[in-house]
Formats: sequence, structure tokens, C-alpha cells
Amino acid sequence: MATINGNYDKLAAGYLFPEIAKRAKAYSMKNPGTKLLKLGIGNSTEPLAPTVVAGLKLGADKLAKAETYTGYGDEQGDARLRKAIAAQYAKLGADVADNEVFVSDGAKPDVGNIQSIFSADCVVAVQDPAYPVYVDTNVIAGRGGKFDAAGGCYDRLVYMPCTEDNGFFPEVPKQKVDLIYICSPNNPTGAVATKEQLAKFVEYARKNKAVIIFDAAYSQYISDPKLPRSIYEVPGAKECAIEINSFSKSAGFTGVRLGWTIVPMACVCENAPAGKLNGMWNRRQCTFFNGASNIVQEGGLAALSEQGQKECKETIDYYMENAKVIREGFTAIGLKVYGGINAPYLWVKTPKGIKSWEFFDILLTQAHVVTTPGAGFGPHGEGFMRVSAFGHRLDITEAVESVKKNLKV
Ligand code: PL4
Repeated sequence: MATINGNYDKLAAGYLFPEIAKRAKAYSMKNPGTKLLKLGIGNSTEPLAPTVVAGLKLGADKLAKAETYTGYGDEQGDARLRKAIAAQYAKLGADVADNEVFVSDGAKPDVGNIQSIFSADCVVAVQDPAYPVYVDTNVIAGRGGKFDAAGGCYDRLVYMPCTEDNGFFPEVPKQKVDLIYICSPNNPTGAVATKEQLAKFVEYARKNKAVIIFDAAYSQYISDPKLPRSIYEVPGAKECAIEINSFSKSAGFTGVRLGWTIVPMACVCENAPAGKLNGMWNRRQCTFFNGASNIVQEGGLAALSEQGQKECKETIDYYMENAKVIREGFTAIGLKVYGGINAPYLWVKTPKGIKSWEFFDILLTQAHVVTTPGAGFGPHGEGFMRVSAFGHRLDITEAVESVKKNLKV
């Protein structure tokens, strides 16, 4: 007799982003002809850079000839791409070896799957608010415990509040935890951790034999040279941190799909000596994953070339100009806006203490603008809205003007 994984029934709500899409669609159905301006889901909108397109075409052309055709590739990724990714870390002064790089079909699968190499009784700490995948995957794996509807928390998870008072970056946990999820630049708050802040977590993790899962999906949006783009810029981080990154927001691969995970040889935990975690992730990927698309990896290589990086940066600058338009427009009507400086997300305080989901409805109905309610990212997201800077400039400008003109609270 088959039985289900009952942990799915412990999930407090549906996955956040389909819920936003569902509500936006329902509004459109009820109000045909109304143009919705979407600043909700962080989804790239601008065309791929010419060099990247050439790389993808090259990948396809190679498949058209017997001499260059390839079938299954290495589960860990094309050796040339692993090398190119490792070389990116060298530019940051971080020492990452090719065999510590695991290419994948995106950061989300990796950030969801990485917990599977750790034991079910690990205590998990998450930034609150956080990208929902960290919490949901650990709940599904049985690490969440019971959901307390009143507090909006799972009782076995340790929530690290990110608030206005701490600049949206938390203190290290007071108790002993085993796995720590950190995202910088942060989704949803747009805050970026300093080296000193990360160093405190590295120190904590090494002392407690904990492992940090560092999600750096937006690292290319950091323009301030003082801010770290990788946790490996912090001495000692290779002993305690796994870093995950993506081509989605740096090269527009949200639909193309390509990412990577670094599991350093030096990374250890309670019962894993050096090399063990790297070997386990390798085993996990070889068993569950058949390698990223060969065409896409060719595109990824092109994105990491000098010309590719230059062109991708222009698109990043475009989205960051959008962020500036949103920040200035919202600030002009008295809204309190955080983030959007070294990150493509803005974290907007709801006026008059209005609840996030209520403000979501207000923005939708009054201004026809779709955002993401902060409460959807965790209890400390309540009272905030996340606004995404991904979009065509005209839509962004129209959305900002609509909020300025139509918002009445
Ligand atoms: C909607 C911190 C977006 N369906 O594209 P990937 O898999 O390489 O990266 C996903 C990802 C990983 N880490 C962080 C992210 O913010 C994201 C993408 N998040 C958002 O609006 O928060 C897209 C969400 C998508 C999803 O569920 O990820």
C-alpha cells in the first residue's frame, strides 16, 4: 500500500508565485481590457545579449554535424563551463577549483535539492522574510515541524528576523542550528550583506559545525565594490558554506535555464570530513540529474566571455535604472522604499500599517499594478510589498505613474 509524504500536508499555503499569477489572472478575467502592469514575479523581460545568442546558436550548430554532435554530457557540467565559472571566482579573489563547481539547470532546483544531503533532524535557520523555496523544501523534507497559523511560523525552524532596525540583515542565531540559509543580494528585501556581516555567520558556522547555504542569484546586481559578491570572499567560508548561483538574472536565462552550485572540498560538518559533502552532492546529481542542456551550456560559456559579460552588464544596468525609476516615483508620493540599489528588488513599507495582502489588492484594483505581498515571504515580511525591477521601461514608467496618480489610502 502506497502512502504519501505527509509533510506536503504541512505546507501552510500554495507556492507564492503561482498564487500571485492566479490572483492577477482572476482580476484580468473580471476586468477584461484592463492592462495589468506586472512588478510581481522577478522574471527577465529583455532580449538575450548578441554574444549569448551566438553561443546558443553555436551549441545548436554543433548538434547538426556528426563530428561535433554530443549526447549526454557530464552530470557535473561541461568541463569548459566549470572552468569558466571557477575563473569568475578568481576575479573576486576567491579560490574555487573546477571540481567544486556543479553546473545545473538553475538555482531553484539546487537550492531546493541541497537539503537532501543533510540529515532529516538538522535544525534549519532561515532569514525572515525569505525566498519561499528554503522553507517549503525543508518542510517537505520533514524539518519544519508544526505550522503555527497565529504566528505564521513552523515550530522547528529558526526564523532570523530581517527588519528595518537591523537593516534587513539578521544577527547570528542565539541557539545552535545546523543549516543556515542566507540570500545576498536579498530576495525579497533588496538588502546586501557586508563582508563583516557574512564573517559573523562564517564564524558561527565554523564554531557550530553548521553549513551555510548561500544563495547569490543576484550577485551581478552589486555595483558597490565594497560589497561581497560571493561568500568565499570571506576567509574561512569554504569550510562551512555552499554557494548557489544562476544565469537567470545575470544573463536573462530565466526560461533558458542554467545555474551552478559550489560545494568546496574543504566544506565540512559534524560527521562529514573534507571532501564528503562535495562527493555526496556529486552522487546526488549523478543519480537524479542528467546534466544541463549542451546548447544552453554553450550559451553560458558565451555569457562568461569578456564580450558576453560586457553585454549582459548593459541589461543589468537597464533593470537597475528601472529600480531607480520605481524608487524615485514611490518615494515622491511618500512611500518608504528600501533596496533597489545593489539588487533588483525594492522593499516598500505599506502606508498606515495596511496588511501586505490588503495592499496587494489596493495596488491591483486602484493602479492595476501587480506586486508581491511581503507576508508571502514570511511573518516579518508583513507590512511590506516587494516590487520587482524586471520589466520593459515603458511598463515600469506606466506602473509608477499609475501608482502616483491612482493610489488613494
Ligand atoms: C518565480 C533568491 C524569482 N518560478 O531561475 P533560477 O532557478 O536559476 O533561480 C531562481 C531563484 C533562486 N534564488 C533566488 C531567487 O529569487 C530566484 C528566482 N526568484 C522571484 O520573483 O522571487 C522568480 C520566482 C519562479 C520561482 O519560483 O523561482
